[in-house]
Amino acid sequence: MSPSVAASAFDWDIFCRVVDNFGDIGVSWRLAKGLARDHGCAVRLWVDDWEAFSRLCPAALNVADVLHQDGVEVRRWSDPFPPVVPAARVVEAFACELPAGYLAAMAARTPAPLWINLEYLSAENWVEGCHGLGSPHPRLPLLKHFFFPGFTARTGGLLREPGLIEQRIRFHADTRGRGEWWRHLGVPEMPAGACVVSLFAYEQPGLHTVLRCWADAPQPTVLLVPEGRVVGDVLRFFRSPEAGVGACLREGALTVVLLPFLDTAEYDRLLWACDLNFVRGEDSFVRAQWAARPFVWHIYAQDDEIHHDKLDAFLARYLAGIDDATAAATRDLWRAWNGEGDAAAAWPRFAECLPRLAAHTRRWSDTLAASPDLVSTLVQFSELAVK
Ligand code: TRH
Repeated sequence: MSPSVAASAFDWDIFCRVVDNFGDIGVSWRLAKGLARDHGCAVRLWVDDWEAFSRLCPAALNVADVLHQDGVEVRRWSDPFPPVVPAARVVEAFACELPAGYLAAMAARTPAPLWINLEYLSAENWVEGCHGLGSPHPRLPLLKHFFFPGFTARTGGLLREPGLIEQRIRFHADTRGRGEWWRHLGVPEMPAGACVVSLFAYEQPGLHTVLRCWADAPQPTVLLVPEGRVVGDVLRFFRSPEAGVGACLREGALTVVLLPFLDTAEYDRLLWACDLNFVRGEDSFVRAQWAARPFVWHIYAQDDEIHHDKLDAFLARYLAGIDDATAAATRDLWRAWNGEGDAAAAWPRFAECLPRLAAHTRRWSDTLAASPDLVSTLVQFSELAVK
């Protein structure tokens, strides 16, 4: 029997090409696990960068090409692509372009698989108008649907595992457990009254100024930095190029602890435990919102500076309903962190507003958490589309 007419053992095939960093695979892996675990689907995830995947899923280090983990079959996306039977539903993450042979096999099936392009997250208004639209393939009898994550009911929503918010609430309530967790992470006793901050960012020219503000401030700051691209900027500030994971660096009121790259559950806990989180890209940006603590987003820079519109669109939604001074201080710090403005001038005003921003962010997170999550929305979309 030819592979194109046999039935697939999989409900979903998800394709992920890692453009850079961890967001592409971070989102795809979460989606795959969510479909398998929470919706009982048979899921196969194809990823071209096994090393990037291994950072998020260390079990992949022990196998070459195929991993069965968390109910998902993960396969290395190699070239040439093997002749496999397409699943009934196919997700192309972030317009990664399916292999030509796989596309032809999709076109040969009756009915053709449901083909979905999972788009990048944006808070811009146009997203609502494009979510769910279809576009016919120029040659093959296939229709590609555009599925947009987002912040409103007319989008696909955000990735959020069932029970995540309850886990966070339990973590916040367990003061003793949290103390033990800090010790297990290798974080020394916090100075009384310290503002605890996590830092995950791209290379960051504004970092030096912010570190200086923290070092010179009357209140102590403890900064926790998992391994990543921003660490070089931190080490330059301390003139300690040799410092590595586990190092604890001090200057004035500032203590910096260099952490390893955490597993995804530990990274969530870090976000939950901090008073303020600096996050980046897409997936950590969403996780910070589930942490319900104030955060600063280092947005992924795009050609022609279009990311500034994306940043402003999110700020407009996030800051709606907050007082003008807090909104202005937050906007100024976020813009400075993204290369537009003076972080040294913005930080003190932002710090002053933190208690108000904390209460607001809690409400923002609660409101988002009341909406359906992205995996449920995608399943519902697929059920309606194949009827
Ligand atoms: O790594 P990112 O910058 O990823 C992406 C990609 O660059 C992609 O090409 C781009 O289009 C997209 O951003 C917008 O940031 P992101 O999305 O936050 O992904 C980081 C992942 O790493 C996220 O799943 C959280 C995880 N993480 C850990 O698991 N442990 C850690 O210690 C840290 C710091 C992060």
